[in-house]
Amino acid sequence: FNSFAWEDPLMLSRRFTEEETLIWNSARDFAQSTLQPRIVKAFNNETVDREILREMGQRGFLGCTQKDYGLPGTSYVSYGLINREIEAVDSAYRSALSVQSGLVIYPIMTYANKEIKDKFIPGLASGELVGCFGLTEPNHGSNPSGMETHSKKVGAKYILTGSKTWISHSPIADVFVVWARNENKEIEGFVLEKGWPGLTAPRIDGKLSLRASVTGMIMMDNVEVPESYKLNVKGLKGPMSCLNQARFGISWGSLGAAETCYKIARSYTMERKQFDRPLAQNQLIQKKLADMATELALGFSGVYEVSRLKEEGKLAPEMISLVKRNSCLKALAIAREARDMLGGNGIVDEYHVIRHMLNLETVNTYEGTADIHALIIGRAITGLQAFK
Ligand code: TGC
Ligand code: FAD
Repeated sequence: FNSFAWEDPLMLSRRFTEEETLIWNSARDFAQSTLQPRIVKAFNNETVDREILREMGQRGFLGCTQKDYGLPGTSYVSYGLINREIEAVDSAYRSALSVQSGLVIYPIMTYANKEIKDKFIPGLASGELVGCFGLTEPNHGSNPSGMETHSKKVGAKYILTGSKTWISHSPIADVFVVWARNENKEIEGFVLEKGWPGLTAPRIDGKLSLRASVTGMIMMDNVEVPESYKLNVKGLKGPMSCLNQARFGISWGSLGAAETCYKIARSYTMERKQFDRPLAQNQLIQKKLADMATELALGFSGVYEVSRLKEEGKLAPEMISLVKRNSCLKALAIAREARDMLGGNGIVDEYHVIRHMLNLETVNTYEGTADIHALIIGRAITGLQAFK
């Protein structure tokens, strides 16, 4: 028999190719040496360091599954492993990676004219430019198909009016991908640039979760958009195809955050003594660690399978809903349990678990709440639409 590896109980790492293992190690090294030392201060002070995007760009992480414009065209397992290691430090940093890669580079690469790609992709991939993605509106979160933001064609321009809210990075963004309804009520996408008349992006204050990421609104008051800045896609499938990318990254990343909480809970309970023995020598504590290890091992196996299906072109969007929902719910449960196992220290920033726990509340909500994903899966199981 093999001995049991508590960090990788089902030996999933043997499935990764040599290149995937190299990328995994490089992502872990980057996350631990560059991001980890900054995070407690960034979270506590609610600060975002734009430099982090440049550093991710230098490592080739931004838009890494793409092949054009010198991008490396990595496998989806590699991209997942990068998300895992970055979110092991903080969900806000994985958010930065997801938004830039899945929600900005992906739609521009997939749906924009060459002129727009040439103009924005190199800067977005290097992290010189920061992008954001505006779908959610004040009156339309889980149901984006109700959006009110609208466009009107006037000569060779489109005029955009409306507002988006809860938009990651909008206050610091140079490039805005936004979705609006045209005069025929069809949903279309546009690329906007910072500084255009009528475009503002105020910050949302008071977040007690994902504090190392800046979130804001996008206000559009008759913003004039040149024709070439319109994306070549119509309907909700435009933004939804981008969400498939970002939800995929979250399904790996949130488990990375949970893995950190599991490791901290394990080492803490092995060192901390109560009733003259390590906490970890108690049955209740061992059961909690066993539950965490089980959910992590099964969760990672699931996202691995979905990654390979994606690479083989055999993906159904509901598979992404399944793993996004499972990873987020399980990660949140693990973070809450770890928080409890650290007792009073569990609420202190230097032990990290409370920060992950707070962040995972957001991760469970954005990119479709757990219940919305349950309804997406339920619709596929029954053929019955529960949304409307
Ligand atoms: P429905 O009838 O299901 O679909 C309308 C059209 O869209 C297509 N479609 C998809 N295409 C590709 N991938 C998917 N996952 C797709 N889901 C739907 C569908 O095929 C159809 O196309 P067509 O050609 O037939 O017209 O639409 P619905 O109105 O019933 O709504 C479906 C619902 C509820 C599932 C959807 O609206 C939803 O997923 N809601 C959740 C909203 C959400 O996830 N918002 C995320 C905002 S972005 C964000 O949170 C970023 S956080 C970033 C960070 O910081 O990390
Ligand atoms: P609501 O839709 O109002 O939902 C509230 C509750 O009702 C939820 O529990 C939901 O599950 C439930 N619910 C809704 N409909 C049903 C139903 N039919 N049946 C049963 N229950 C239902 N959006 C972007 O476009 N771009 C971004 O970059 C972005 N970044 C974000 C960053 C942060 C920090 C946060 C918090 C959000 C971000 N979002 C972004 C928005 C996010 O996608 C939405 O918050 C999310 O989709 C939920 O929408 P809502 O907040 O309006 O909640």
